[in-house]
Amino acid sequence: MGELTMECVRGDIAAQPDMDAIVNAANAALLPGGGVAGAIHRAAGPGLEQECRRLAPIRPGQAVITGAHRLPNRHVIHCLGPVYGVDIPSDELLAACYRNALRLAERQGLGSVAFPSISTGIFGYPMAEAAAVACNVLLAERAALKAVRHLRFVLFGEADLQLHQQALRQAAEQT
Ligand code: AR6
Repeated sequence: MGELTMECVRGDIAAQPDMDAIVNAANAALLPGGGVAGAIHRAAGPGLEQECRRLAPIRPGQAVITGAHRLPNRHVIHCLGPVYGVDIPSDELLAACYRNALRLAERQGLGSVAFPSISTGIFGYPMAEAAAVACNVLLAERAALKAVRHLRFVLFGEADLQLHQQALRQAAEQT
């Protein structure tokens, strides 16, 4: 898409060594937990938890940035997604996560960012709806990007991958 590459891959968000930043689907306390947060903290080591303590708590929709410690990336951007139907309006809060993460990356001059599907695990957001929100907001931000040149969605399963590919195509057709 112009000078911005957007792609969807299957894999583990904690194993994306070619990306400047990876995004964490965090909890408010920025502590290790299950899912994405667990995988990121395990791979980054205890230094990440220590750095996170100074930044917590965060609110739904907010994003904060840390170093990546033992991960092969430069930074981790931590977002607190909405608990679906509880933190409302969930779609706006989810969009704010992606927008705020992207703006942080841009401000830091990062060229590439990998995102998991925020809120679609323990927080219960339906995958297809979340994929549409994510793709629409990332494409809407596109014009404001100078440093960021490469965005990647990293999905665990084949069905999740296909939903994101479809949402990305639809969002691209509408813009
Ligand atoms: N790489 C890529 N995707 C993953 C990975 C991984 N390593 N692990 C899970 N997914 P979740 P949330 C997918 O629950 O819904 C944590 O305990 C997963 O299949 O990690 O925002 C935190 O501490 C799902 O589609 O994030 C919070 O308390 C998506 O990533 C809470 O869960 C997000 O799943 C956050 O819940």
